[in-house]
Amino acid sequence: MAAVERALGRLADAGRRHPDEQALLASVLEGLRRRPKRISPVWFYDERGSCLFDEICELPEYYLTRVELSILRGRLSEIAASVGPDLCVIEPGSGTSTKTRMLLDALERPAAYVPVDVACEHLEAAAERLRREHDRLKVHAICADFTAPFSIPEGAPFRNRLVYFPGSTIGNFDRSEAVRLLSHLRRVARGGSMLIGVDMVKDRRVMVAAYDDAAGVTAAFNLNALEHLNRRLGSDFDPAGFHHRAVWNAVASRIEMHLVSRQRQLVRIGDDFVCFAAGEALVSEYSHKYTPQTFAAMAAAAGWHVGQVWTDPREWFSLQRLVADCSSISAGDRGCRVHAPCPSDTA
Ligand code: AVJ
Repeated sequence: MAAVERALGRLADAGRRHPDEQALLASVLEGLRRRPKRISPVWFYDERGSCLFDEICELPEYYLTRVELSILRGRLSEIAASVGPDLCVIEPGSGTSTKTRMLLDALERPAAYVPVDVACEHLEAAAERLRREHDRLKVHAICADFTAPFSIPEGAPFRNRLVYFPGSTIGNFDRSEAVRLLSHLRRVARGGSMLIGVDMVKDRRVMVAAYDDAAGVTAAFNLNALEHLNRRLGSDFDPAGFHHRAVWNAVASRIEMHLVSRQRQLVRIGDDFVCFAAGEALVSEYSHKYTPQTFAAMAAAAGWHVGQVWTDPREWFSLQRLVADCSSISAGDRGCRVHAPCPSDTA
């Protein structure tokens, strides 16, 4: 999956210049050669997919956004005080930046906001809105895949960094990918802190319904990944030949979104043909759910320790403040300069 995201990131970075079709194609084919077949959830987020995701967030079954917002709203001043003033807020996978507004309004003198997202137009529109609303805030939108290295523009006093990673996006990554990403984000934070949204294990029916809503928005969101693939790779997936399915994998503690082939079929991708058996699943997303213990252990493996956990009365969702664990940072990483200017920002 990381390979797909890197390739997609390169493509996004290149903008309208020279799309790296070959690498993208190769990484998609690599996923389709696995058993079960897999595609990256990054494929959900073209313009239509980003809008469908915003619709999902309003669904009665999709508790994640609502509960996270209620935690944020209820504990806002406490959260803002715990992360401190004059922050450069970096948000990987920022989307529409709805949850960010509340945080930015509560923070003391936020210096800059750096949203990072692959859906470039969506990103720019959100950045523009924020610029209009906060005239003293520097907003630097970066259109990139946040799992690959991205550079933050120089010239701004980006000292105290806060990585804001709400929404339980971390759930999309399996354990080794998540540890790698959290380590990467610790370097991005440069010894600062992170505010991360983490979805918790709960009644299976609640979790499954959140990914299989009655109105069928999640189904449309899932199937849209095939349209996106077709447009970017010139493949010929027939979305009508697949149906949406959400399953709880108890062993791996995750919801899995599948696209299930309705019949035996061949799909052309580049010069290759991929065969799907009737009933065969293409895995389009993992959404891992954690307990306080499993998440803390994973964060620790990435060099973070849990400073605070805020949760709702039913403990369905949590917002956690992670602090870079200085003892785990190797020499030369420069990861632990909490109050000093960052070398490359002042150079
Ligand atoms: C944006 C990754 C947090 O896993 O809940 C919503 C995406 N997928 N419905 C999630 C999603 C299906 C979502 N994340």
